[in-house]
Amino acid sequence: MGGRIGDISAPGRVAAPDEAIGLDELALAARNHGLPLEAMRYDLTPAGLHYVLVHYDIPATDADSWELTVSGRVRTALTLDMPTLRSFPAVTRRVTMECAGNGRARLSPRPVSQPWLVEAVGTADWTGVPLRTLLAEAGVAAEAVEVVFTGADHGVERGIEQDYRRSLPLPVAMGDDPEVLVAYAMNWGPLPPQHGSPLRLVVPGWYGMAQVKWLRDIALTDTPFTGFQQAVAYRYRQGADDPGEPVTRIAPRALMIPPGFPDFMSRARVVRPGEVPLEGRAWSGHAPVTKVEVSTDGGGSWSEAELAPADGHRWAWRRWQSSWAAAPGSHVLSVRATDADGRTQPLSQPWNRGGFANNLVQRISVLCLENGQAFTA
Ligand SMILES: Nc1nc2c(c(=O)[nH]1)N[C@H]1C(S)=C(S)[C@@H](COP(=O)(O)O)O[C@H]1N2
Ligand SMILES: [Mo]
Repeated sequence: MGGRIGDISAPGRVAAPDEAIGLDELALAARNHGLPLEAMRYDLTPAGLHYVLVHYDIPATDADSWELTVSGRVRTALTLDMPTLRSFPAVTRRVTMECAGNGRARLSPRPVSQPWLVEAVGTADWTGVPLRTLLAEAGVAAEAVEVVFTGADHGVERGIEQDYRRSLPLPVAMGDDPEVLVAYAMNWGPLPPQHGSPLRLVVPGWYGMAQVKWLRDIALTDTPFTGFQQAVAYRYRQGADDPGEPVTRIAPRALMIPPGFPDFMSRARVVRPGEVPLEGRAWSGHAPVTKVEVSTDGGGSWSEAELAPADGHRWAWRRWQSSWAAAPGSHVLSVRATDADGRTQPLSQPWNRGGFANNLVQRISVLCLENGQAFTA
């Protein structure tokens, strides 16, 4: 963080084999917080516990004077204020959102960026106008192929000054499964500043980078968008010169609420002998989760957990539960999800240069104390 232009223009980097997390990664981690795993007890993540990821600064925005423009290859360009957006028929969708970089800090070698472990996830009820309602209102021109979404935040990334901007192919933007939303409410209240106040995109089933916050412009284009967040970032690459494939939908993942109580520094868990209830959540942006398995012997053997009904919320995580007969000693607990497409979670890391979609199974170290044994100061 020397402040030279050369430093802020540097390309993406992979850490040396034993390189510790640096102060710049710590600074990112302190700004962008994850979901405390015990908060998976709530079907709907309280807004303050939902993970947050902001590339630049949270911009100063004002709902009273906010205008969303719909421009480019349309019949009629639109300028919509908040009362007008609220006057369209509204829909609410329960959506589990996850950062594509979730799991990055567990990769070896580690791509240097926001160092998520497994906690970059949350589930909210998002209310707003279906994107296709607004596109129909503007009238999509025959030559349009993509829709580009621009946020009000501004920054520089690997030497390129930019507004945060991402696109969706027109069929995704116009689709009804999932239906993309232009959302103005989170959990039945206005969007908090960090989650995009007053307006954001919600793309159910897709990783977080698609869900543009502080949304100020929607532009239809007749060529594919090649901006930084589309063509440089968010691609599955093996090497710096590999063009890679775009990151889109969320890979399956199950997480467990760590049982018992934690050690402050290591966060290792302590439990007493006997039946220990295990529970957590599972999700996939490809197809519904059909199976969750738990291992209490470090991944040697697996047994199926009980999966709660989806309750009609196709794009939200599902609760699972199981039980473990804990015996004194050290244990490693793991959990993995499988979806209806047969996708599951790997036992060895799915490495790529950006550190995206690492859905390697979670491992929780647990120390089971003898009955009556306790830690004392
Ligand atoms: N305008 C804007 N939108 C954005 C971002 C951003 O930095 N700026 N970050 C994206 C990324 S990478 C993620 S993971 C999600 C995070 O959404 P949340 O903070 O509401 O959980 O927002 C996405 N939308
Ligand atoms: Mo993200």
